[in-house]
Amino acid sequence: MTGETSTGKDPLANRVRPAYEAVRTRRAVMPRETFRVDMDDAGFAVRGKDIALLRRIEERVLWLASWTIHNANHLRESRDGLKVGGHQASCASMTTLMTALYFAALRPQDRVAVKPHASPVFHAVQHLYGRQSLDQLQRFRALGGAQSYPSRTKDQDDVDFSTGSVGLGVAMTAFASLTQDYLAARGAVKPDAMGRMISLLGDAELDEGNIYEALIEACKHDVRNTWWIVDYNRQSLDATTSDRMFTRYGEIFEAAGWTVETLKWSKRQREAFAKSGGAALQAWIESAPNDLYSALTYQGGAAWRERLTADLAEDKPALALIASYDDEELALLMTELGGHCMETVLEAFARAAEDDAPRFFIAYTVKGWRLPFQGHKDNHAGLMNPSQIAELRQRLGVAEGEEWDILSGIADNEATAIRRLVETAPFAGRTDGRKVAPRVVTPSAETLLKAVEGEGEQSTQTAFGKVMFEIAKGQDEFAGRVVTTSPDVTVSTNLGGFVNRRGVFHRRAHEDVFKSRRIPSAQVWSMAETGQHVELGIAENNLFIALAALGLSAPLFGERLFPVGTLYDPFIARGLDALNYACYQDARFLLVATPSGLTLAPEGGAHQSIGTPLIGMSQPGLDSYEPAFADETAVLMAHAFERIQAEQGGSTYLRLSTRVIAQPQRDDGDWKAGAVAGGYWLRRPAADARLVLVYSGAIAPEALEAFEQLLEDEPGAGLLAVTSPDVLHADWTAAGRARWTGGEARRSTAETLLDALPQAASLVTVIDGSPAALSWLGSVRGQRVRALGMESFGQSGDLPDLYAKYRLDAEAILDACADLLV
Ligand SMILES: Cc1ncc(C[n+]2csc(CCOP(=O)(O)OP(=O)(O)O)c2C)c(N)n1
Ligand SMILES: [Mg+2]
Repeated sequence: MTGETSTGKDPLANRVRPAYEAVRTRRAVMPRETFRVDMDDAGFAVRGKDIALLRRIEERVLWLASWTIHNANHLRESRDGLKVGGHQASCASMTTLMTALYFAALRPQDRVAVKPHASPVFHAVQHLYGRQSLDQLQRFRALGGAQSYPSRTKDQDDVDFSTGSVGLGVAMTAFASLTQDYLAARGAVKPDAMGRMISLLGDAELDEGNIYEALIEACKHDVRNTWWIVDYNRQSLDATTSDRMFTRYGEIFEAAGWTVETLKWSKRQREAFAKSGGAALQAWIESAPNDLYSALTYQGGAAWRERLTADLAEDKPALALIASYDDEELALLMTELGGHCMETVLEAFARAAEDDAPRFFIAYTVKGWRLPFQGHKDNHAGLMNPSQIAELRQRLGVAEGEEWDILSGIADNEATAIRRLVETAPFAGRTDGRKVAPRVVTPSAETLLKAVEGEGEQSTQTAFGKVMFEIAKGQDEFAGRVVTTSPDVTVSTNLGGFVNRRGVFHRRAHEDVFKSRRIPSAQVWSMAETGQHVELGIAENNLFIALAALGLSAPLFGERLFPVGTLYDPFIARGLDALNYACYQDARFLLVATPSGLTLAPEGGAHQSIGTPLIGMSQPGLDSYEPAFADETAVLMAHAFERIQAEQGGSTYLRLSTRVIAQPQRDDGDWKAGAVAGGYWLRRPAADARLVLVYSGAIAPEALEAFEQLLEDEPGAGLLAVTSPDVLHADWTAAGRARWTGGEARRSTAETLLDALPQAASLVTVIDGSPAALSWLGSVRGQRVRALGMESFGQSGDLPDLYAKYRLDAEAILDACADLLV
């Protein structure tokens, strides 16, 4: 609340329509007492008397959220002395917005990403709808109870989008809208079933850059049906923040084509400001520095009176107006901003419901609204003490001992009316929040193998492209449900063949001008609603959020998609949090990262990934593979597609390479199961073997070359192909755990493979990435290991030079063997 808006310099004054202006106009034609938002069937209706009920619901939502946190921190037994936590202030600032949304505006098909630390408000709302048990609330933040931050996979009530890492849930709603448009274009979501994808976010959350990356992408894709509602309390975690960005935010979103709704003033304020002397009060708020405004909000009525009386000493009408309020009323007038005014919020939602334009709401609020620490700069993690919560309970009319009864102390007729309002709210009609999509027949490994057969030397990246092209040629249902996406590396990751046949998706058709002008090009780039490729800008974060949304199409929209996303392997790191976010929600997709490693040679150290095998190993929900050969790639793709729809499935990450290498002659098909399980013997060791070579991925030729030489001295040596350090390792730890926790006694794949060796045999492992990905194999049976891989930044060069310099060549492998055999 700096002077910017009051100095007349507001560059948006004419463009961002202040909510109260619109409200004034509307009010002129509306009967005075009956608040009525009368809409066609796109909107919603709220009767005047329901406003009072909604306010009561809001109070009880505030209560239950506060009490849930209080219970977890003060009443539940603590066994470890740790503060349990929870954010009463952040909850309080959102209760009006969430009550208006969930009990009036939200329809069954709408989906919401709730500000992470407002999770108790969400659970309280769900409880009122009968969709969240008291037991869950009582175990908030305890094992098996309601989660600290809304979780699709862990919470028992119907969380639409997980949140936690701020900013990601916001972007998620835009990509969920894009997914909905993609399905709608295929008739898979009917026009009247299209939902709004809504994000409720904090103002400090707006500092996250990924929001603007998503905004740009949403603009390019003409995304609609998306609401981003900012709880604009001008406080972050650490302190109060400046209001200097206020007009700028509107400007940014307007520039991106969004409609901006600013809810600055409440009805109470608008009415008071219209009185004699009122304009001065409004101007005072407009020009007050935010820290002063917050401090007075915390201090309350007497402090407000003292300061305003001093600042407006020259203004008699203003002084008279101030004097007409008692302290409590004065404090309320100064602090009940637009985002705490039920009518203002409902009207803004109703206006927005009139069309499908993307909306950015700036709802002015007070952090900790109506709680003892409201406005205090340190209130983010603040908790009410027992006497403060008792005072709140009394103030809200909840009877002592009935704290968990959300309607405690409310007269029967009002309670009945509240129940009726809840039962008849549009959102009460949601019955299938978790949709189930019918199974789709996915291609078999044999089918996909045909795409890569009969070639001489090739790379795993080429094999991937061939398989995708084969799929693109197919007429089956599966082919129609594959959707590809890439952050501006579609062509260079070999998705081009697929896109040429299947087209680029866009709501607005656009022909490939180069093609229509007959200019030769290998790539057709025509856009239409029928296209099956979603082309993204370079921002890798968006790739992962897009995969999260496309990968949840089944539970969100009841339609299975098989999303395939490609990027350069090193740039996974750019979107790592978003990848984790996608996996945390159990989104299902195939991620193809190529090229990778030092093998990228001439591109240099900035493009050569090192740690990605470890990323793959450590990311839950994502199985990572690094095939060396084309046939392995095809088999693993078939496996990955089936995993997308398997109940206990997940997502798959293939780390591929552009290195063209000779392909193995296979005697039988036994290797296929091994490739999926994580490894197989390319050459089984003899019973008395002293040494084996273990390799992963594109470095296979060096391993083979070294192996041939090794055989001269060590004829019993073995050669182990590891297609997935990740799957092997996870299976090994799981099998071990099962044995000592009384589960199934079985030998893991890694143990079974290494059982072929005498205990005294040693291992040399090699991977074009962190050697830690394979070095653990030595612990499986307690064998000595020399682990080769990358541990320093690479640089430009050709393969012989780089492999020699970074000790990944055959000579280095033999040196390691010699070291073990000496
Ligand atoms: C990516 C990420 N960084 C940091 C945090 C820790 N964090 C949680 S809430 C918060 C501040 C939020 O302020 P705001 O968005 O304004 O929400 P408010 O509580 O004020 O409503 C921070 C820094 C987080 N959850 N995610
Ligand atoms: Mg804030």
